[in-house]
Amino acid sequence: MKHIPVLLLALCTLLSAASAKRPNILFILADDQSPFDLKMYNPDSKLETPALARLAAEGMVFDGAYHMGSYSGAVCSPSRHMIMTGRTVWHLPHGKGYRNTKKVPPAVDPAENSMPAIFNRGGYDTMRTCKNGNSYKAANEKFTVRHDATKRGGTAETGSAWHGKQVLDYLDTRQATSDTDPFLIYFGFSHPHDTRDGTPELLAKYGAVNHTDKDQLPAANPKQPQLPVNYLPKHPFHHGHPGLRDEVSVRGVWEKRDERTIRNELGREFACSENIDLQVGKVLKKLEEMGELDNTYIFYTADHGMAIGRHGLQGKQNLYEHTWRVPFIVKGPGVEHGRVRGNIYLLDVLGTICDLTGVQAPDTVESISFRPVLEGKQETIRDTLFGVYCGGTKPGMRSVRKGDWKLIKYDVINGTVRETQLFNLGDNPREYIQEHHDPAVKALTGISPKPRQVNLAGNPEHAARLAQMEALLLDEMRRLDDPYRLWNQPQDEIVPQVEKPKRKKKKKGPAK
Ligand SMILES: [Ca+2]
Ligand SMILES: [Ca+2]
Repeated sequence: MKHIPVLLLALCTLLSAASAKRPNILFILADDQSPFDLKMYNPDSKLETPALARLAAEGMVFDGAYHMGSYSGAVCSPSRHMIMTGRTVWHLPHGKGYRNTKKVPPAVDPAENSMPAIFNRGGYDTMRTCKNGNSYKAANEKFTVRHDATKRGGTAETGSAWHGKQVLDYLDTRQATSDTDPFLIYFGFSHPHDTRDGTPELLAKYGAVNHTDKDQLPAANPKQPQLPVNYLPKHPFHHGHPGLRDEVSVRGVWEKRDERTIRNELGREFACSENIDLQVGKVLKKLEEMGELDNTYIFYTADHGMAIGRHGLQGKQNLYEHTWRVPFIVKGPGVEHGRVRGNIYLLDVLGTICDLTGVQAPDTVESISFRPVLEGKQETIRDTLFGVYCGGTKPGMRSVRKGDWKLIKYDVINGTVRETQLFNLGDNPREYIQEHHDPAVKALTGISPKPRQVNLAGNPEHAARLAQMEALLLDEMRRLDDPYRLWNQPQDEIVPQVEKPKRKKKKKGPAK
């Protein structure tokens, strides 16, 4: 008889474990997607994404979600390292800056402190599908189930449906084996990154063609998306990265910025993005059928935004909001419904999912958990946001944002381009500059910006604000161990320690 209380205790423990089953994580990552493509960020967009719309309606949409930047033309790569490690841009494992901080014992393999390794240790089943390359290979290999391949075609086997199928197959297997361990699924896509070969049906829906003839323009088609509101035929000064692949050699665009080229390419981007939405929809439906949907935190985001004609740029190597920001939607148990500012970076995801699941985050993780934001207890987790593009000529571009105010600095092409932009994003959320006021541009976009919707850096009325933002930028560069300084900053830099990414011999300019 004296064993009964022990048995009862064991039974109670089992029952409470079953009722408090640890939540699952589904992390969905698009490759190259501007938040302004999506209706929840731009109601005028033609892009239809019903699965994401449902996620947004049942969860939280972040207006202030950013990637911290890049010191390589391949912006994907640092962004994905930040997601995997929860570390800031100058502290990533493949740069020597990783060792700059006291928190990283040299003996520890940095991949052991990456998302999959942390969750494996925490008792989670970890699964990944994503494109190959331009990411953190040693971390990717820690997922216990992994099906990576680059899929940018227009068929089920060669496109986004392939990534969807890997997740559906994995969930089928779990169901067949009655696997009840909590899971972390990293559900990455290879699209809408170029080459944007959509399925024939979706290309037709958005009036686009897979344009391959550099000597001809693609056909105009009224079904194509309109030009972006902040479209320009040319950026007013050099972006600082000569020969940059994304600005000169993306198939279908090359160096063209005319209306037909840009609208066709946006149609292709939308075709690829709607296909991603279809796959997301299938996985959400499957989770619902399995009874797991309500116990799963679902994150939808992209590794960075994208220009496609905005400000006369084509790629991801700039710090305007369309490219520095990312779409970010979260749904899950206890997550409030609605919109929030947040002021988060992608590198905060790791610390947050540890916080939500009770999995121990190692000291190397520099994330700030945004769980209080998800639970409606806080509007933001930080006041100041920092961005860098340092993949071309040095020191490159830097940005800082606080409240509505944003500063972007350009110090490129051996000191021959030194530019400052100051925006009040409350007044000028699309960052219109003087060129957007050109009658020829207004005739193309149908948008007439207000007189105050310009770069305010040269306006004496805002001199004090400019000085304040310049000081804030320097503070952030120092705080985050940025090894460079701009022309008008104190030259207290440390010697740049970030290793150059290895270049493949065959192509000019860094790739994807
Ligand atoms: Ca990318
Ligand atoms: Ca298992």
